[in-house]
Amino acid sequence: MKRALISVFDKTGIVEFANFLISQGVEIISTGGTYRHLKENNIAVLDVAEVTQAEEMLDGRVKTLHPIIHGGILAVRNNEEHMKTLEERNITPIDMVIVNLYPFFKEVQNDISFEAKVEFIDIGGPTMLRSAAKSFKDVVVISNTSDYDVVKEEMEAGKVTFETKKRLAGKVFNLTSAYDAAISNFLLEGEMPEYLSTSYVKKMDLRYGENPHQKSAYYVSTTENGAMKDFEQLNGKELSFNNIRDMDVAWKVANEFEVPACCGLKHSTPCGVGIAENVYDAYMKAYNCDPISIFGGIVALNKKVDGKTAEELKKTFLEIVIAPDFTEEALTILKTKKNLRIIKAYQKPCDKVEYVKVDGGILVQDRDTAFSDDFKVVTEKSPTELEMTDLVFGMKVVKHVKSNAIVVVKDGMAKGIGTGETNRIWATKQAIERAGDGAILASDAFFPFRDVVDACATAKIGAIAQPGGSMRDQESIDACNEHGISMVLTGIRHFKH
Ligand code: 93A
Repeated sequence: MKRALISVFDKTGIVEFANFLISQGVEIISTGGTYRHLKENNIAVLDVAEVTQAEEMLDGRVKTLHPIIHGGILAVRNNEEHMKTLEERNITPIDMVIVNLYPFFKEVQNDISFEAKVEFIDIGGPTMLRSAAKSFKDVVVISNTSDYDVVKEEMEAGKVTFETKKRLAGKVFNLTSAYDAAISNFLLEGEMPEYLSTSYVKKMDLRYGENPHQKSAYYVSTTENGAMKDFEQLNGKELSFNNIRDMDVAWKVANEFEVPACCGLKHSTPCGVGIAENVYDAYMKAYNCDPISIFGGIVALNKKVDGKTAEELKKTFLEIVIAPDFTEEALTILKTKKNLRIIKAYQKPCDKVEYVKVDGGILVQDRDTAFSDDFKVVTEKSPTELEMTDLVFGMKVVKHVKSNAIVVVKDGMAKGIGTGETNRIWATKQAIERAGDGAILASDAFFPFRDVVDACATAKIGAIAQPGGSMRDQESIDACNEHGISMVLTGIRHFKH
């Protein structure tokens, strides 16, 4: 190990590591800012410009893009021809490359101009990293400040092992591909591009996945903001795979509404939803929909949680309470439950697309954010004003329930939720049976037969909302007219699988 090139944006730990390299007899060359930083810390360092005999130019856009640098990195050490070429051209091999990149991931999310963001696209850095990573047998490449220690330890023990060099090279391509993905997403915003390049960074390893025998980790986007990226855990056990997934859905349901709203949720399906004038009443409605299912569930509220609501929440065994804020009193009450995960969410759901993994592929779609309360009345009878409010509420809830989904509602409370059934009448029967009584019924998709309407008549349901679009819509409309039920068509289907 004779020569190392250091060019780092993040200068954490670099002085210590450079000192170590010097102690090992390694010569250091560096770019402008890094050079000055090392010099100021009394480290002997050569300027890259001196080595290449080419001044840095174009506002630093060209610093290290030079054959003397890339030749020194890419030459294969046991290839005589390569080494002869280096000698002829007077190029010294570079045995270690330490580079971390312009912070594009961070800056692309900041409130700066488009042009300023473009300037944070690092070109020279990834180029050196990729060169060094291709030459990993001969060159040690460090792309992350957290890897100084392992290299130091191995150097002290004699040499950096092949396995470590290979791993560090793998980390480079992992990083540069994510870095390029972030840039591509920034420039191709809103498109379904030719290649799906994703850029997520590990937030944490999870104890396990959906089940204890499944390995799992949690990644968050490097470029987008989002509710499940940006939250704070104020209390309780570590979050699990199922927790994060459930919390995401519950939070989406609660955020459908401007008025105080609450969603109780189990197995990524709402088991109770309520809206009211205050969070306490909203929670009571969500709880009372199904006091059994909510046990061990997740509760999301869209407004600040107060002490009175916290007292009530405390009475039930819950995995998570997620809300935008909590009063001091509420926190004190909830924190008496040591394991309860209390989550303060900073953002409303804002993802534009969602992914579904299939074996050997991935499906990408826009998130189902479509909603219109411009319902079309198709029956002789029109819904009352109260029924209309419940129909809108019902449609907003049913959107988040797994298909086939039916929700029976009364007074801003989901009273019965029928979910995940393979035919609509079963989902209807479930919802009706669970509701006991209800005012309206909302369906995620159209009715293939009149059977749902007939079931509504038996259950004394006064109004129905459904997307419409079935060949037999008229059959259901006629059934409504026979029973004196009103029906509206929403025009928007909300399958969720
Ligand atoms: O502007 S660049 O795309 N062109 C280059 O030739 C180049 N060489 C190194 N960016 C370049 N770098 C980057 O500069 C490194 O990736 C590192 O992030 C940064 C270090 O600059 P300085 O040493 O001047 O602080």
